[in-house]
Amino acid sequence: MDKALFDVINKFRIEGKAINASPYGEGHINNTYLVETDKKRYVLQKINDYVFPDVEGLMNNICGVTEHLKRKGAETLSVVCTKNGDKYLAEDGFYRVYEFIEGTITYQTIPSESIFKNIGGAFGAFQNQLSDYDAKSLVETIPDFHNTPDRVLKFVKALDADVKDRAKFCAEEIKFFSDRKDTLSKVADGLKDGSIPLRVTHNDTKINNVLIDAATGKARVVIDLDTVMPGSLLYDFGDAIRTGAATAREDEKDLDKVGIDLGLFKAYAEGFCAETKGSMTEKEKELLPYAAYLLTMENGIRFLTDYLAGDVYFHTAYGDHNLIRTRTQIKLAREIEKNMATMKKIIGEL
Ligand code: ADP
Ligand code: GN1
Ligand code: MG
Repeated sequence: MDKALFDVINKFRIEGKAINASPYGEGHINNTYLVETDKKRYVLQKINDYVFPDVEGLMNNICGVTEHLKRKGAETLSVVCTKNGDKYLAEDGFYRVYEFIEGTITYQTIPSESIFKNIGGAFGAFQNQLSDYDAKSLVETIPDFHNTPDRVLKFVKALDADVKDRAKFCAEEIKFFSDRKDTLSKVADGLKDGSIPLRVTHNDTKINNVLIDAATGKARVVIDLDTVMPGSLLYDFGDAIRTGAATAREDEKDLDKVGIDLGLFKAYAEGFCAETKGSMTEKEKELLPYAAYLLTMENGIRFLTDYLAGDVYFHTAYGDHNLIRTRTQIKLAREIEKNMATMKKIIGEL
């Protein structure tokens, strides 16, 4: 076991003697390790403080939200404190520990409509459980996280700077987003003029941020709570569709494989709306298909921005990984454009 990780984990209140720590999961932001002791297992994360500069605010959010969820009887993450009683360790970076939630798995692509429907139910329930949470007590861990017009501005800035001289490799992708940049403000505008309600939302509802019970296929725990802050229900719906109703992984290179599975779209919408129908407004319901398009475009723009900036934000596994991800999002956005009428019909019939 890596000596530095061993020293870090031993500063937390863990049970037993740490015997192993290895990289775990497929998150793009934090460095996640599975730690085994002779008694139990834990998740150790090196927090990405480039993405989350206010670690204290971040950990206060997570502890507040998880305590609230526990009071509601929901299964959620449990933070393990340091031996000094702190929520995180600040030593050569920032570290936190969670109890490992046993008997669960995460998916990168969805194996069945019923599992995706369960995930929709879990994110819908999550939304309900936080509907009475004091939004003012939450720190905005990433300002303008889903402000899509602002994401466009950041993209234009990165393109102008072109620090890695990469714009020449992605002229088509740049054109795709430039042509559509004016279609991306519906939710931001609605939040601004009050026609879309601001709610406490998860904001990062990709499918591997839900732990699924390995035995039953039920969605047990919504995780990755770093971005829980005021937002729109539409962001949460859209990002789950982007990752879960796609027919291929987010970085699939064979674009012929990338499409939108309308059966999965319907299943998720059923699960999500069954939970949220009491609070969802007509306008939100009407914009659900658009939200799938919006979040696909937004992520495409973010991947391309990061490619242009030299891969400073998302973890990448190879040189043009962010460009590959961009292309996948573009193909998916095109497929959503083609299927928009059917998606609207599916929502209309719910
Ligand atoms: P990132 O912010 O980098 O996406 P996550 O918090 O989502 O990091 O964690 C990465 C992965 O680690 C998750 O997708 C999940 O597979 C796994 N994971 C995280 N926390 C736990 C936990 N408490 N129990 C079991 N698995 C976990
Ligand atoms: C990141 O942390 P992770 O891997 O669950 C990102 C999301 C993106 C996603 C794209 C804090 O999610 O916003 O949609 O990658 N999280 C953050 O895969 O930026
Ligand atoms: Mg994650």
